[in-house]
Amino acid sequence: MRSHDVVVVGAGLAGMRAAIAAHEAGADVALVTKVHPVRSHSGAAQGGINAALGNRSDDSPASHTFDTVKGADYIGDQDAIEILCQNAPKEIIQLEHWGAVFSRQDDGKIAQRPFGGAGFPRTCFAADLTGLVILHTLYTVCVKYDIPTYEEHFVTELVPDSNGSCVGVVSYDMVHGTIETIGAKSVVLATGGAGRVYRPSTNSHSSTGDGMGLALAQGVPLKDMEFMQFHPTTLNPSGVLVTEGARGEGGYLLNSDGERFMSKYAPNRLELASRDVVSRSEATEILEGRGVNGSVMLDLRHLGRERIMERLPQIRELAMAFAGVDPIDEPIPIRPGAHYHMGGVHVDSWGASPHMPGLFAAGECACVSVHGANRLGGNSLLEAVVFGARTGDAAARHALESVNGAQSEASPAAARDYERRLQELLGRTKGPKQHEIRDVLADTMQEKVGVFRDGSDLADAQAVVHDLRDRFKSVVVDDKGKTFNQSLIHTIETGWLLDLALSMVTGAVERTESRGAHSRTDYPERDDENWMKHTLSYLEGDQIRLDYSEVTVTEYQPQVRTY
Ligand code: MEZ
Repeated sequence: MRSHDVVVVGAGLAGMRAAIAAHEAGADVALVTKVHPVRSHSGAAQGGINAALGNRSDDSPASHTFDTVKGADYIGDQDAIEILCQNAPKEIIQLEHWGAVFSRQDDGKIAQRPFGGAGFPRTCFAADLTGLVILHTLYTVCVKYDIPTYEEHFVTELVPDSNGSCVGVVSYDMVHGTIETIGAKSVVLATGGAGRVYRPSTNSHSSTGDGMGLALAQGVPLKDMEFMQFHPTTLNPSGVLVTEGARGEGGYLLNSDGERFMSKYAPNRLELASRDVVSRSEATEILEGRGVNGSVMLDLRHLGRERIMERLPQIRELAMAFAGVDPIDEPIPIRPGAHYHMGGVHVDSWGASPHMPGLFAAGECACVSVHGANRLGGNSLLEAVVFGARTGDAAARHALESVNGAQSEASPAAARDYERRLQELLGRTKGPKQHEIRDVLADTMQEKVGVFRDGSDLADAQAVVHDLRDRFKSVVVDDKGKTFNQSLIHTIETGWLLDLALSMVTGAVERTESRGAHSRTDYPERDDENWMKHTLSYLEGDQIRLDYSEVTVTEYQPQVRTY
């Protein structure tokens, strides 16, 4: 049986950054990933990564901290947000030293563009391919360090020991068609978000919440799952992302009357208000009949060909390919679309789970929580590298400290046991197919758990999810083969998406207020007296049990939030 000090599940930005930190801390670390590292969804992040670099003397990590706390609608943990913002410049310089090619100002400094909810232009970027550039940079470091990488390995289960510590994973090797236990003293989950619980979504098809599902199945709670971010500019109908950088470069949002409608909703920041505010404004324009075929328009024409080609070349290509418009000549039809999960595996500011020793999580699959109820654009790549590094370091320390300790080991029997259960599933011939269940799930979430929600829609969604979970118990996998069984993989992913959806709607039903991305038309106000708290959800049988925990406030008391 193979084993390592640290096993990192997922090889996007958070996963690779964690593996690099664990390696540098002296641990034997391996990456286990269902796609090749440079195919990870982090590569789809376009517009940039935030840091108060010092390009402007009036910006500072403290100012970045305040913007993030306010953006989070005061439910982010302020001690963790301070860590995020203080460490940001150091991480950007580290990425730059590793070879990340950031766009530059004329004086040679790293260029920074304005982003939503930010008091200063502090989003560093590589044109509109920032995630891809950082992903490739980190991959070269992993190759340089010779970090073993189990590619096309799909982790199906965490392995606990008799004390409830995490001591490895069960993994399906798609190439060879085998199932094996990989032992570890620390396991880091870095599998990204669960955007595919919606349809459409900016997320790649691989963003199925695997890490969250794996943790939930072990009794580990998820935090703040009701907060799903809708990005204001996604193509209609495909859901493909159009970067916030387009508005950062000066793009306008127009309704069917040609009006820059954001002046009504956010008179100071206009198109660069926070994402929840802009998405609600667009949704209101569309609902009140001032949309254009279910969209509003993103107008970049005044930026001119040269700037579009230099700063937004990918956006131009995507708009031409998926919307049939060249933004140099025509506005792009866009609308809010599911983009990012503020919730995730409940961890502390070292990425450690307080509920399962040896289990860590980083990036979108974790909830530290630095994004609270609404993430600022450009803080996601930042969280992935800052908390990826901290988590990798902490996971290595945990593993190395346990070398002489009484830590038990994962048993190969874990894989055999999983294989037996899989045979039962594969032996089934009558029942619904996973895609039938997943389609209903994604459409229900889109319709009833969207930009605006209310108690009645949420209760409907909850009933549908319960029903789908019942149907899923007799799901049939058509492909009975061993190698590259995508049908089997999609079925396991669908099971996780159902668990996560239940956790999301249950949290949303109970949270009777509007805060950040959770906007309830039946409870339109923020309610700090009753709801200034994190939601923790535990899967117990067929139900989600909720609990709540304190929000850490250091400096910034909640204020009325306007842009
Ligand atoms: O942080 C993000 O979500 C991001 C950079 C997206 C974008 O609009 O480009």
